[in-house]
Amino acid sequence: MGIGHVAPNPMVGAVLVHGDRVIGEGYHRLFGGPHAEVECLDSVREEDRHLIPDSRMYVSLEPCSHHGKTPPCAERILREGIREVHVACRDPFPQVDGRGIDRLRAAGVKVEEGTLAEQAMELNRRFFTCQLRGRPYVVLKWAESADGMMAGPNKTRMAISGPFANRLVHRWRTEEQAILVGAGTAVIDDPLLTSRIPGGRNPLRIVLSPNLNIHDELSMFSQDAETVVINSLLEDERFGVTLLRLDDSGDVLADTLKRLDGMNVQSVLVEGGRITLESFLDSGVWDECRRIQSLALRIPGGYPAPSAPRGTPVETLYLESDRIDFFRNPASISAYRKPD
Ligand code: AOF
Ligand code: ZN
Repeated sequence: MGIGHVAPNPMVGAVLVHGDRVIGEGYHRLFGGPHAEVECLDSVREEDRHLIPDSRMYVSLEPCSHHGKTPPCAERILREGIREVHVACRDPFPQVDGRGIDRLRAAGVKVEEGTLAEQAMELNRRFFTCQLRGRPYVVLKWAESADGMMAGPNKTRMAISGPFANRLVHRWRTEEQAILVGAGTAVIDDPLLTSRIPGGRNPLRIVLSPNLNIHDELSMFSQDAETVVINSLLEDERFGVTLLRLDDSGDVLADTLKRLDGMNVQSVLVEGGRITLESFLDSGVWDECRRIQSLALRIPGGYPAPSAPRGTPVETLYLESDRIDFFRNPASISAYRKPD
């Protein structure tokens, strides 16, 4: 439930169980806000509070041991007198990294690790990718016609997916911290890259343009959301947006992801165009690929879409006349398992 609201923090939930009855539950709702354990403990009703020391807590991430924006959850658990905690997985964040579990154990709390660990890894695949690989989680997305075209002749912009798939895409935009397109798409399609669903949070908009082949009247430069232009020439404020100049290691994608990691961007949705998408696919530095195919539309003489990654999709969804295939990079950190 915290997706889109807690990044670059992880999504964490906690449940407190007495006997076979849930007496408290909570989750980390907002970046900078109370952690899951605190929400959970604060949710216990007055008449149940005396049961807390006799209850078991289940939490999807190791309780923290550090003073960050909030006091350490491990200390709160100890103060409440809880003696049994089930942790799904360790928190690789360097300031925690096992210290929360150690702190609880040192105080005599029984801590069990690995409860629903795979599900917790899957839930926080973005957070784990940042912490363990030092780069944002990368989601590639495009829409193509039944005959594999992503635009009309001469790259002209065309509506390909239907209203249901479009709503889903706008939700995806709220789920990742940033959205990225290449300069060609920024100029030719002139997308706004905001999320047009009620209450939708806008991602940070990124144009990848090594040679600054853009102009100052792009829709992406609107005031609706923040925008940065990643390039190889200038570090500056211009067009009302921030230009970020890459360290020049010769590997634009790696340098881009490193720069985004330095800005605490936990995940990025790459929406085009073909050259940008293919450069991620070819480099192998991507985690998910979501291909929307219209089953109804053909575009003779159109501009071809990238080839989907090898292998079968982990999931396929049909929405009216669109089919959406979800691919996972086998090298990605996630522990995806088909739902039972
Ligand atoms: C928990 N429970 O619900 C979450 C945790 O700046 P802060 O204080 O919000 O701390 C952020 C770090 O705390 C984050 O990077 C991660 O290591 C951990 N998140 N820990 O015990 C929670 N969200
Ligand atoms: Zn905490």
